[in-house]
Amino acid sequence: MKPAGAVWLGWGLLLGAVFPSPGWAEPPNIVLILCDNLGYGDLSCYGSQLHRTPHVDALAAQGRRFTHFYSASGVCTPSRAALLTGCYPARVGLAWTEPDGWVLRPRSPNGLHPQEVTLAEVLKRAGYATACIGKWHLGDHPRFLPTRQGFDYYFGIPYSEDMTPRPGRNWPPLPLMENERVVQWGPDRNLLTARYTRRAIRWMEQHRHRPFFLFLSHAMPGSTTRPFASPAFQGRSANGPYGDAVEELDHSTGQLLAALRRLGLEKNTIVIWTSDNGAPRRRPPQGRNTPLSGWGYTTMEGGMRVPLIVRWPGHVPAGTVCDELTTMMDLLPTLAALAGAPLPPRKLDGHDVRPLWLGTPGARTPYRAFYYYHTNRLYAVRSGPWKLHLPIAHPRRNTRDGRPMDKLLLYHLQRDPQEKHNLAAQYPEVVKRLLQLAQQARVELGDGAPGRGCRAAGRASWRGLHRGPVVAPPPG
Ligand SMILES: [Ca+2]
Repeated sequence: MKPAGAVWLGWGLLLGAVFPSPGWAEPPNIVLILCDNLGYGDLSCYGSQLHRTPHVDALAAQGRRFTHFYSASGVCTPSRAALLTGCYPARVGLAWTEPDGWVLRPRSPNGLHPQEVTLAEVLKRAGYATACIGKWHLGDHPRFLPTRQGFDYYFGIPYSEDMTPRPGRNWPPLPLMENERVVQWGPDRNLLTARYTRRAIRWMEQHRHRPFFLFLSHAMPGSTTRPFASPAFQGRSANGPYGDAVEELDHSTGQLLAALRRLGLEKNTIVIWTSDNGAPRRRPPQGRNTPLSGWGYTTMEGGMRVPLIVRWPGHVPAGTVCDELTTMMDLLPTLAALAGAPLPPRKLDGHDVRPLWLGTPGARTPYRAFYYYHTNRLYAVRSGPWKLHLPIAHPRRNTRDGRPMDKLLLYHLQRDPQEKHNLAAQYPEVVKRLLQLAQQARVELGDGAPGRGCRAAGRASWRGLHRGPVVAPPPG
Protein backbone atom coordinates (compact mmCIF):
# COMPACT_ATOMS: atom_id res chain seq x y z
CA MET A 1 0.00 0.00 0.00
CA LYS A 2 3.03 2.26 0.25
CA PRO A 3 3.99 4.42 -2.69
CA ALA A 4 7.35 4.05 -4.33
CA GLY A 5 9.97 5.22 -1.85
CA ALA A 6 11.94 7.29 -4.33
CA VAL A 7 8.91 9.29 -5.38
CA TRP A 8 8.03 10.08 -1.80
CA LEU A 9 11.56 10.90 -0.87
CA GLY A 10 11.36 13.41 -3.70
CA TRP A 11 8.18 14.90 -2.29
CA GLY A 12 9.74 14.93 1.14
CA LEU A 13 12.71 16.99 -0.06
CA LEU A 14 10.42 19.31 -1.92
CA LEU A 15 8.11 19.70 1.05
CA GLY A 16 11.05 20.10 3.37
CA ALA A 17 11.89 23.25 1.49
CA VAL A 18 8.35 24.56 1.84
CA PHE A 19 7.63 23.36 5.36
CA PRO A 20 10.25 24.19 7.95
CA SER A 21 11.05 21.11 9.96
CA PRO A 22 9.65 19.85 12.28
CA GLY A 23 6.51 21.94 11.85
CA TRP A 24 5.48 25.47 11.12
CA ALA A 25 6.62 28.63 12.80
CA GLU A 26 2.94 29.45 12.84
CA PRO A 27 0.81 26.30 12.54
CA PRO A 28 -2.32 26.80 10.40
CA ASN A 29 -5.76 26.86 11.94
CA ILE A 30 -8.02 24.10 10.68
CA VAL A 31 -11.76 24.44 10.08
CA LEU A 32 -13.36 21.15 9.05
CA ILE A 33 -16.97 21.44 7.91
CA LEU A 34 -18.77 18.10 7.60
CA CYS A 35 -22.35 17.80 6.35
CA ASP A 36 -24.58 14.80 6.88
CA ASN A 37 -25.86 12.83 3.87
CA LEU A 38 -25.18 15.64 1.41
CA GLY A 39 -24.65 14.17 -2.06
CA TYR A 40 -21.87 14.49 -4.61
CA GLY A 41 -24.19 16.43 -6.93
CA ASP A 42 -25.78 18.72 -4.34
CA LEU A 43 -23.51 21.75 -4.80
CA SER A 44 -23.50 24.13 -7.75
CA CYS A 45 -19.73 23.71 -8.04
CA TYR A 46 -20.29 19.96 -8.41
CA GLY A 47 -22.99 20.44 -11.04
CA SER A 48 -26.21 20.92 -9.08
CA GLN A 49 -28.87 22.73 -11.07
CA LEU A 50 -31.21 22.72 -8.09
CA HIS A 51 -29.32 24.34 -5.24
CA ARG A 52 -27.82 27.82 -4.95
CA THR A 53 -24.53 27.43 -3.07
CA PRO A 54 -22.57 30.61 -3.86
CA HIS A 55 -20.44 30.58 -0.70
CA VAL A 56 -19.29 26.99 -1.11
CA ASP A 57 -18.72 27.66 -4.81
CA ALA A 58 -16.53 30.63 -3.87
CA LEU A 59 -14.61 28.41 -1.46
CA ALA A 60 -13.98 26.01 -4.36
CA ALA A 61 -12.90 28.89 -6.61
CA GLN A 62 -10.40 29.98 -3.94
CA GLY A 63 -9.27 26.42 -3.23
CA ARG A 64 -9.07 22.95 -4.67
CA ARG A 65 -11.96 20.66 -5.53
CA PHE A 66 -11.56 16.87 -5.36
CA THR A 67 -13.55 14.61 -7.67
CA HIS A 68 -12.45 11.17 -6.43
CA PHE A 69 -12.64 11.69 -2.68
CA TYR A 70 -14.19 8.85 -0.71
CA SER A 71 -15.80 8.42 2.62
CA ALA A 72 -14.75 5.11 4.12
CA SER A 73 -18.41 4.11 4.51
CA GLY A 74 -21.86 4.84 3.13
CA VAL A 75 -23.26 5.48 6.62
CA CYS A 76 -22.63 7.83 9.52
CA THR A 77 -20.87 6.14 12.42
CA PRO A 78 -18.27 4.24 10.39
CA SER A 79 -17.64 7.27 8.18
CA ARG A 80 -16.95 9.51 11.17
CA ALA A 81 -14.80 6.87 12.84
CA ALA A 82 -12.61 6.77 9.73
CA LEU A 83 -12.45 10.55 9.45
CA LEU A 84 -11.25 11.01 13.01
CA THR A 85 -8.88 8.02 13.26
CA GLY A 86 -7.42 7.70 9.76
CA CYS A 87 -8.45 4.04 9.74
CA TYR A 88 -11.01 1.88 7.98
CA PRO A 89 -14.07 1.55 10.21
CA ALA A 90 -13.53 -2.20 10.45
CA ARG A 91 -10.05 -1.61 11.87
CA VAL A 92 -11.44 0.39 14.80
CA GLY A 93 -14.37 -1.99 15.37
CA LEU A 94 -17.12 0.36 14.24
CA ALA A 95 -18.14 -1.12 10.90
CA TRP A 96 -20.83 -3.09 12.69
CA THR A 97 -21.72 -3.27 16.38
CA GLU A 98 -24.18 -5.28 18.46
CA PRO A 99 -26.87 -4.42 19.33
CA ASP A 100 -26.70 -1.28 17.20
CA GLY A 101 -26.13 -2.56 13.68
CA TRP A 102 -24.59 -0.34 11.03
CA VAL A 103 -24.69 2.89 13.09
CA LEU A 104 -24.75 3.55 16.82
CA ARG A 105 -28.20 4.04 18.38
CA PRO A 106 -29.07 6.28 21.32
CA ARG A 107 -27.92 4.98 24.69
CA SER A 108 -25.65 2.45 23.04
CA PRO A 109 -23.07 0.68 25.19
CA ASN A 110 -20.65 1.05 22.24
CA GLY A 111 -18.44 3.86 21.03
CA LEU A 112 -15.07 4.73 19.57
CA HIS A 113 -12.51 3.04 21.81
CA PRO A 114 -10.92 5.55 24.20
CA GLN A 115 -7.49 4.24 23.22
CA GLU A 116 -8.00 5.23 19.59
CA VAL A 117 -6.12 8.43 18.82
CA THR A 118 -8.30 10.97 17.05
CA LEU A 119 -7.36 13.87 14.82
CA ALA A 120 -8.35 16.14 17.71
CA GLU A 121 -5.93 14.39 20.06
CA VAL A 122 -3.14 14.59 17.50
CA LEU A 123 -3.65 18.33 17.09
CA LYS A 124 -4.26 19.01 20.78
CA ARG A 125 -0.89 17.46 21.60
CA ALA A 126 0.64 19.83 19.07
CA GLY A 127 -0.78 22.79 20.97
CA TYR A 128 -4.09 23.31 19.19
CA ALA A 129 -7.31 24.43 20.83
CA THR A 130 -9.99 21.96 19.69
CA ALA A 131 -13.77 22.06 19.40
CA CYS A 132 -16.44 19.75 18.04
CA ILE A 133 -19.72 21.45 17.28
CA GLY A 134 -22.67 19.42 16.01
CA LYS A 135 -23.19 15.76 15.31
CA TRP A 136 -20.83 13.24 16.92
CA HIS A 137 -22.21 9.71 16.49
CA LEU A 138 -19.24 7.86 17.96
CA GLY A 139 -20.88 7.05 21.29
CA ASP A 140 -23.14 8.94 23.69
CA HIS A 141 -21.90 7.30 26.89
CA PRO A 142 -19.77 9.78 28.86
CA ARG A 143 -16.59 7.84 28.21
CA PHE A 144 -17.10 8.12 24.45
CA LEU A 145 -18.02 11.79 24.16
CA PRO A 146 -15.92 14.26 22.13
CA THR A 147 -14.50 15.72 25.35
CA ARG A 148 -12.87 12.31 26.00
CA GLN A 149 -11.44 12.12 22.50
CA GLY A 150 -9.34 15.27 22.33
CA PHE A 151 -11.92 18.03 22.00
CA ASP A 152 -11.63 20.84 24.57
CA TYR A 153 -15.20 21.88 23.83
CA TYR A 154 -18.33 20.16 22.57
CA PHE A 155 -21.73 21.58 21.66
CA GLY A 156 -24.28 19.48 19.80
CA ILE A 157 -26.42 16.37 19.56
CA PRO A 158 -24.23 13.29 19.99
CA TYR A 159 -25.99 11.28 17.24
CA SER A 160 -28.41 11.65 14.31
CA GLU A 161 -31.19 14.21 14.36
CA ASP A 162 -33.80 11.58 13.42
CA MET A 163 -33.18 9.42 16.54
CA THR A 164 -36.15 10.74 18.46
CA PRO A 165 -38.47 8.86 20.87
CA ARG A 166 -40.50 6.14 19.17
CA PRO A 167 -42.49 3.07 20.16
CA GLY A 168 -40.45 0.05 21.16
CA ARG A 169 -37.27 2.07 21.66
CA ASN A 170 -35.96 3.34 24.93
CA TRP A 171 -34.70 6.55 23.37
CA PRO A 172 -34.83 9.94 25.10
CA PRO A 173 -35.74 13.19 23.39
CA LEU A 174 -32.80 14.55 21.41
CA PRO A 175 -30.15 15.73 23.86
CA LEU A 176 -28.44 19.01 23.02
CA MET A 177 -25.20 18.86 24.97
CA GLU A 178 -22.54 21.29 26.03
CA ASN A 179 -19.40 19.39 26.91
CA GLU A 180 -20.76 16.47 28.95
CA ARG A 181 -24.04 17.97 30.14
CA VAL A 182 -27.43 18.00 28.46
CA VAL A 183 -28.45 21.63 28.19
CA GLN A 184 -31.71 21.04 26.33
CA TRP A 185 -33.91 18.03 25.58
CA GLY A 186 -35.63 18.07 22.22
CA PRO A 187 -34.28 21.32 20.74
CA ASP A 188 -36.01 22.82 17.69
CA ARG A 189 -34.27 21.07 14.83
CA ASN A 190 -35.08 23.91 12.45
CA LEU A 191 -32.58 26.05 14.34
CA LEU A 192 -29.67 23.61 14.58
CA THR A 193 -27.68 24.89 11.61
CA ALA A 194 -27.94 28.49 12.80
CA ARG A 195 -27.12 27.62 16.43
CA TYR A 196 -24.13 25.50 15.48
CA THR A 197 -22.86 28.27 13.23
CA ARG A 198 -23.11 30.94 15.94
CA ARG A 199 -21.35 28.68 18.44
CA ALA A 200 -18.60 27.91 15.96
CA ILE A 201 -17.98 31.58 15.22
CA ARG A 202 -17.99 32.52 18.89
CA TRP A 203 -15.51 29.75 19.66
CA MET A 204 -13.19 30.88 16.85
CA GLU A 205 -13.34 34.43 18.18
CA GLN A 206 -12.37 33.18 21.63
CA HIS A 207 -9.43 31.18 20.27
CA ARG A 208 -8.22 33.53 17.57
CA HIS A 209 -4.80 33.99 19.20
CA ARG A 210 -3.67 30.38 19.10
CA PRO A 211 -3.78 27.60 16.53
CA PHE A 212 -7.21 25.97 16.60
CA PHE A 213 -9.04 23.02 15.13
CA LEU A 214 -12.77 23.51 14.67
CA PHE A 215 -14.78 20.45 13.65
CA LEU A 216 -18.19 21.78 12.59
CA SER A 217 -20.29 18.69 12.07
CA HIS A 218 -23.66 19.81 10.77
CA ALA A 219 -26.82 17.78 11.36
CA MET A 220 -28.17 18.70 7.91
CA PRO A 221 -29.42 17.75 5.39
CA GLY A 222 -29.51 14.73 7.69
CA SER A 223 -31.49 11.56 7.97
CA THR A 224 -35.14 12.58 7.90
CA THR A 225 -37.40 12.73 4.86
CA ARG A 226 -38.05 16.37 5.67
CA PRO A 227 -34.78 18.17 6.42
CA PHE A 228 -34.82 21.19 8.70
CA ALA A 229 -34.00 24.84 8.07
CA SER A 230 -34.43 28.17 9.82
CA PRO A 231 -37.65 30.07 9.03
CA ALA A 232 -35.70 32.46 6.80
CA PHE A 233 -34.77 29.55 4.50
CA GLN A 234 -37.98 27.53 4.54
CA GLY A 235 -39.68 27.42 1.16
CA ARG A 236 -36.92 29.41 -0.52
CA SER A 237 -35.12 26.78 -2.58
CA ALA A 238 -36.19 25.01 -5.76
CA ASN A 239 -35.87 21.62 -4.05
CA GLY A 240 -38.22 21.62 -1.06
CA PRO A 241 -37.02 21.20 2.53
CA TYR A 242 -33.90 19.38 1.35
CA GLY A 243 -32.83 22.30 -0.83
CA ASP A 244 -33.71 24.76 1.93
CA ALA A 245 -31.40 22.88 4.31
CA VAL A 246 -28.57 22.80 1.75
CA GLU A 247 -28.90 26.52 1.04
CA GLU A 248 -28.79 27.28 4.75
CA LEU A 249 -25.60 25.20 5.02
CA ASP A 250 -24.19 27.37 2.27
CA HIS A 251 -25.23 30.51 4.13
CA SER A 252 -23.58 29.13 7.28
CA THR A 253 -20.37 28.56 5.31
CA GLY A 254 -20.50 32.18 4.15
CA GLN A 255 -20.83 33.38 7.74
CA LEU A 256 -17.86 31.29 8.86
CA LEU A 257 -15.70 32.53 6.01
CA ALA A 258 -16.69 36.12 6.77
CA ALA A 259 -15.74 35.58 10.41
CA LEU A 260 -12.32 34.25 9.41
CA ARG A 261 -11.84 37.34 7.26
CA ARG A 262 -12.99 39.68 10.02
CA LEU A 263 -10.63 38.04 12.52
CA GLY A 264 -7.70 38.32 10.13
CA LEU A 265 -7.36 34.53 10.02
CA GLU A 266 -8.24 33.89 6.39
CA LYS A 267 -4.67 33.38 5.19
CA ASN A 268 -3.49 31.03 7.87
CA THR A 269 -6.57 28.81 8.07
CA ILE A 270 -7.14 25.60 6.15
CA VAL A 271 -10.85 25.26 5.41
CA ILE A 272 -12.07 21.79 4.51
CA TRP A 273 -15.64 21.21 3.33
CA THR A 274 -17.13 17.73 2.85
CA SER A 275 -19.96 15.30 3.61
CA ASP A 276 -19.99 12.03 5.54
CA ASN A 277 -21.66 9.97 2.78
CA GLY A 278 -23.85 10.32 -0.30
CA ALA A 279 -27.48 11.38 -0.45
CA PRO A 280 -29.84 8.51 0.39
CA ARG A 281 -32.63 7.36 -1.91
CA ARG A 282 -35.90 9.20 -1.37
CA ARG A 283 -39.14 9.09 -3.33
CA PRO A 284 -39.38 11.54 -4.93
CA PRO A 285 -35.60 12.17 -4.97
CA GLN A 286 -34.23 14.92 -2.72
CA GLY A 287 -30.44 14.88 -2.64
CA ARG A 288 -28.47 14.06 -5.77
CA ASN A 289 -25.26 12.13 -6.32
CA THR A 290 -25.10 12.91 -10.04
CA PRO A 291 -23.25 12.04 -12.20
CA LEU A 292 -22.52 9.04 -10.00
CA SER A 293 -24.72 6.00 -9.64
CA GLY A 294 -26.42 4.78 -6.51
CA TRP A 295 -27.50 6.28 -3.20
CA GLY A 296 -26.20 6.90 0.26
CA TYR A 297 -25.97 3.86 2.57
CA THR A 298 -24.56 1.74 -0.28
CA THR A 299 -21.17 0.98 -1.81
CA MET A 300 -22.06 2.38 -5.22
CA GLU A 301 -20.02 5.45 -6.13
CA GLY A 302 -22.84 7.80 -5.16
CA GLY A 303 -22.94 6.28 -1.69
CA MET A 304 -19.30 6.82 -0.84
CA ARG A 305 -17.79 9.43 -3.15
CA VAL A 306 -18.47 12.89 -1.70
CA PRO A 307 -17.51 16.49 -2.35
CA LEU A 308 -14.25 17.73 -0.88
CA ILE A 309 -13.04 21.30 -1.07
CA VAL A 310 -9.77 22.43 0.54
CA ARG A 311 -8.85 26.11 0.76
CA TRP A 312 -5.59 27.44 2.11
CA PRO A 313 -4.62 30.73 0.48
CA GLY A 314 -1.08 30.77 -0.86
CA HIS A 315 -0.57 27.04 -0.38
CA VAL A 316 -3.43 25.10 -1.99
CA PRO A 317 -3.67 26.30 -5.61
CA ALA A 318 -6.86 28.29 -6.13
CA GLY A 319 -9.48 27.24 -8.65
CA THR A 320 -7.97 23.81 -9.30
CA VAL A 321 -9.38 20.30 -9.43
CA CYS A 322 -7.78 17.06 -8.26
CA ASP A 323 -8.99 13.83 -9.90
CA GLU A 324 -6.73 11.51 -7.92
CA LEU A 325 -8.17 9.06 -5.41
CA THR A 326 -8.03 10.33 -1.83
CA THR A 327 -10.15 9.44 1.19
CA MET A 328 -11.42 10.74 4.48
CA MET A 329 -8.80 8.58 6.18
CA ASP A 330 -6.13 10.90 4.75
CA LEU A 331 -7.26 13.89 6.80
CA LEU A 332 -5.49 12.77 9.98
CA PRO A 333 -2.06 12.01 8.48
CA THR A 334 -2.19 15.02 6.14
CA LEU A 335 -3.27 17.54 8.75
CA ALA A 336 -0.84 16.09 11.29
CA ALA A 337 1.98 16.68 8.81
CA LEU A 338 0.81 20.24 8.11
CA ALA A 339 0.57 20.96 11.83
CA GLY A 340 3.97 19.44 12.56
CA ALA A 341 2.34 16.87 14.85
CA PRO A 342 3.58 13.30 15.25
CA LEU A 343 1.35 10.46 14.08
CA PRO A 344 -0.24 8.12 16.61
CA PRO A 345 1.74 4.91 17.13
CA ARG A 346 -0.97 2.75 15.59
CA LYS A 347 -1.59 1.18 12.22
CA LEU A 348 -3.34 3.75 9.99
CA ASP A 349 -4.96 3.24 6.60
CA GLY A 350 -4.94 6.86 5.41
CA HIS A 351 -2.01 8.61 3.77
CA ASP A 352 -0.27 11.95 3.94
CA VAL A 353 -1.55 13.43 0.68
CA ARG A 354 0.05 16.87 0.95
CA PRO A 355 1.34 16.67 -2.64
CA LEU A 356 -2.24 16.25 -3.88
CA TRP A 357 -3.58 19.06 -1.70
CA LEU A 358 -0.77 21.41 -2.66
CA GLY A 359 -1.01 20.62 -6.35
CA THR A 360 2.53 19.32 -6.70
CA PRO A 361 2.97 18.54 -10.41
CA GLY A 362 2.83 14.83 -11.17
CA ALA A 363 1.54 13.85 -7.73
CA ARG A 364 -0.40 10.59 -7.78
CA THR A 365 -2.69 8.80 -5.37
CA PRO A 366 -0.81 6.75 -2.78
CA TYR A 367 -3.56 4.09 -2.80
CA ARG A 368 -2.78 0.79 -4.46
CA ALA A 369 -6.28 -0.27 -3.43
CA PHE A 370 -9.34 1.26 -1.82
CA TYR A 371 -11.89 -0.97 -0.14
CA TYR A 372 -15.65 -0.45 -0.09
CA TYR A 373 -17.07 -1.97 3.06
CA HIS A 374 -20.71 -2.02 4.01
CA THR A 375 -21.24 -3.12 7.60
CA ASN A 376 -18.36 -5.53 8.17
CA ARG A 377 -18.62 -7.00 4.68
CA LEU A 378 -16.27 -6.28 1.82
CA TYR A 379 -18.41 -5.30 -1.18
CA ALA A 380 -15.97 -3.88 -3.69
CA VAL A 381 -12.36 -2.92 -4.33
CA ARG A 382 -10.90 -0.13 -6.45
CA SER A 383 -7.43 0.09 -7.92
CA GLY A 384 -6.53 2.80 -10.42
CA PRO A 385 -9.63 3.43 -12.57
CA TRP A 386 -11.02 -0.07 -11.94
CA LYS A 387 -13.72 -1.00 -9.46
CA LEU A 388 -14.65 -4.62 -8.89
CA HIS A 389 -17.93 -5.45 -7.14
CA LEU A 390 -17.61 -8.76 -5.36
CA PRO A 391 -20.36 -11.37 -5.38
CA ILE A 392 -22.70 -10.79 -2.44
CA ALA A 393 -25.08 -13.60 -1.64
CA HIS A 394 -26.27 -12.61 1.80
CA PRO A 395 -29.52 -10.69 2.20
CA ARG A 396 -28.16 -7.47 3.70
CA ARG A 397 -28.61 -4.17 1.92
CA ASN A 398 -26.82 -4.50 -1.32
CA THR A 399 -25.08 -2.30 -3.80
CA ARG A 400 -28.00 -2.35 -6.20
CA ASP A 401 -31.46 -1.82 -4.78
CA GLY A 402 -31.13 -4.48 -2.11
CA ARG A 403 -30.98 -7.37 -4.55
CA PRO A 404 -28.38 -10.07 -4.01
CA MET A 405 -25.60 -9.83 -6.56
CA ASP A 406 -23.98 -13.11 -7.38
CA LYS A 407 -21.37 -12.25 -10.00
CA LEU A 408 -18.26 -10.16 -10.40
CA LEU A 409 -18.84 -6.72 -11.91
CA LEU A 410 -15.87 -4.73 -13.21
CA TYR A 411 -16.24 -1.05 -14.09
CA HIS A 412 -13.87 1.56 -15.43
CA LEU A 413 -14.81 4.53 -13.26
CA GLN A 414 -13.29 7.21 -15.44
CA ARG A 415 -15.14 6.11 -18.58
CA ASP A 416 -18.17 4.74 -16.79
CA PRO A 417 -18.94 6.68 -13.60
CA GLN A 418 -22.45 5.26 -13.68
CA GLU A 419 -21.15 1.69 -13.21
CA LYS A 420 -23.19 0.33 -16.08
CA HIS A 421 -20.84 -1.54 -18.40
CA ASN A 422 -19.46 -4.69 -16.85
CA LEU A 423 -16.05 -5.40 -18.34
CA ALA A 424 -15.18 -8.43 -16.21
CA ALA A 425 -15.20 -10.80 -19.19
CA GLN A 426 -12.94 -8.53 -21.27
CA TYR A 427 -10.31 -7.91 -18.56
CA PRO A 428 -9.75 -11.18 -16.67
CA GLU A 429 -6.25 -10.11 -15.61
CA VAL A 430 -7.65 -6.97 -13.97
CA VAL A 431 -10.28 -9.06 -12.20
CA LYS A 432 -7.58 -11.42 -10.98
CA ARG A 433 -5.44 -8.57 -9.64
CA LEU A 434 -8.37 -6.93 -7.83
CA LEU A 435 -9.43 -10.26 -6.34
CA GLN A 436 -5.94 -10.61 -4.91
CA LEU A 437 -6.21 -7.15 -3.38
CA ALA A 438 -9.63 -8.06 -1.97
CA GLN A 439 -8.12 -11.15 -0.39
CA GLN A 440 -5.48 -9.00 1.35
CA ALA A 441 -8.25 -6.85 2.80
CA ARG A 442 -10.13 -9.91 4.04
CA VAL A 443 -7.07 -11.08 5.93
CA GLU A 444 -6.25 -7.66 7.40
CA LEU A 445 -9.65 -6.00 7.87
CA GLY A 446 -12.00 -8.98 7.76
CA ASP A 447 -15.13 -9.84 5.86
CA GLY A 448 -18.05 -10.78 8.06
CA ALA A 449 -15.64 -11.40 10.96
CA PRO A 450 -12.74 -9.22 12.17
CA GLY A 451 -9.42 -9.50 10.33
CA ARG A 452 -6.06 -9.81 12.01
CA GLY A 453 -5.52 -6.04 11.96
CA CYS A 454 -8.82 -5.12 13.60
CA ARG A 455 -9.09 -3.49 17.01
CA ALA A 456 -12.15 -3.52 19.27
CA ALA A 457 -14.76 -0.82 19.64
CA GLY A 458 -15.14 0.75 23.05
CA ARG A 459 -17.72 -0.89 25.27
CA ALA A 460 -19.29 0.55 28.40
CA SER A 461 -20.74 -1.64 31.13
CA TRP A 462 -23.78 0.57 31.53
CA ARG A 463 -25.84 2.83 29.31
CA GLY A 464 -24.85 6.40 29.79
CA LEU A 465 -27.41 8.83 28.58
CA HIS A 466 -30.37 9.15 30.90
CA ARG A 467 -33.01 11.74 30.96
CA GLY A 468 -31.95 13.89 33.87
CA PRO A 469 -32.18 17.47 35.02
CA VAL A 470 -31.69 20.11 32.39
CA VAL A 471 -29.27 22.87 33.10
CA ALA A 472 -30.22 26.30 31.87
CA PRO A 473 -30.34 26.38 28.07
CA PRO A 474 -27.49 28.41 26.69
CA PRO A 475 -28.19 31.65 24.87
CA GLY A 476 -28.10 31.29 21.11
CA1 LIG B 1 -24.58 10.27 7.21
